[in-house]
Amino acid sequence: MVFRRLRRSRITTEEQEKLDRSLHKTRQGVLGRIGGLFQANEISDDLWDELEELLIRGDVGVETTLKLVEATRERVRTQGIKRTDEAYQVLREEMVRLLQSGAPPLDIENPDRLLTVVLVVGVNGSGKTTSIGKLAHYYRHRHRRVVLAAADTFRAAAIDQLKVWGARAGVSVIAHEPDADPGAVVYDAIRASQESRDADILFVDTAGRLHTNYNLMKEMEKIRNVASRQVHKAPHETLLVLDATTGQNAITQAQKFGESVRITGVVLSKLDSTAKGGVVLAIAEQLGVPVRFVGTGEQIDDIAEFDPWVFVDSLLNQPDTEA
Ligand SMILES: Nc1nc2c(ncn2[C@@H]2O[C@H](COP(=O)(O)OP(=O)(O)OP(=O)(O)O)[C@@H](O)[C@H]2O)c(=O)[nH]1
Ligand SMILES: [Mg+2]
Repeated sequence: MVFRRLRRSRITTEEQEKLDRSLHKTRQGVLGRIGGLFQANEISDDLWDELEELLIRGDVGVETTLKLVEATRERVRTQGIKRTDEAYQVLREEMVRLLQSGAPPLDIENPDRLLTVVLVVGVNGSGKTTSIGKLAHYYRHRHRRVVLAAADTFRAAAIDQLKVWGARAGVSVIAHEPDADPGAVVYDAIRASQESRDADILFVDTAGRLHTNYNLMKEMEKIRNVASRQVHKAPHETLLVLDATTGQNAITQAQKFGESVRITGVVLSKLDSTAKGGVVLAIAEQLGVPVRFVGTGEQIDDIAEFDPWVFVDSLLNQPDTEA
């Protein structure tokens, strides 16, 4: 069963293809079997039970799965739907509804604002620095002037890595020595963005030491204070980078982070390397935070803006046949 797209997506065809490709492993996993369930002749309790099982095994999470299946069943019942292909369509719409979650539009390109400050947070190894490199490239291609701040001063290698990504993306990186005060880095980066570099967007790379939650909280607070003193209402977005390969653990991580910082969006990295793509649904439903971007590989242009329709279309279309 291949569906037509119900709505024109606001992301480019190229991004749609990237998002679609990054779900290859997920489609090959348990979630790729959902389409097969709806090829049954009739809608039965077994169908719903099996759907629940596949969703739970596909990292959608118990709570989100139960809500999703319940909402789908209820609509199928009240609308008197008897055909499985129509029920499948309802499932698809309920998934999209869940993913849209009333989120406001992403607030990175705001023409009324001189400088947009975006904090990027997440645990070690989640993909922060890589995602910032990709985002710098992404927005440069949209003709924005971008600056990066190396506020993860915990490790010298972290600063160097950001510089490498900055060079690849062709944007300036403001850095201090290792162990410097991250607040001071942000202060300088904002000044540089406003003055000599005349930037539109500043991405701030941060350290992700979750084991010292208190220190993390203090550090984030300081960075936020420095930013908001210099730029009205900054940071304008705080993106949490979650590693899709950790599946349901990503939810726990996000909840812990949420205690220290107010997250406005998620960048889901490494979607290409996992069959656990169902976690996208759990993130939207359980955290109430929109997924804004997904990482689709290790190269600089391996990033796509997230779109619920494209995601659901890609997820629920037929499993890929291996070449
Ligand atoms: N396949 C794939 N790999 C990714 C993606 N994003 C990041 N990675 C890899 O994940 C690893 C960790 O990425 P980093 O960007 O260093 O993560 P980090 O959060 O900055 O890590 P720390 O600075 O140590 O806290 C690297 O090997 C990246 O190449 C993605 O979308 N797909
Ligand atoms: Mg890093």
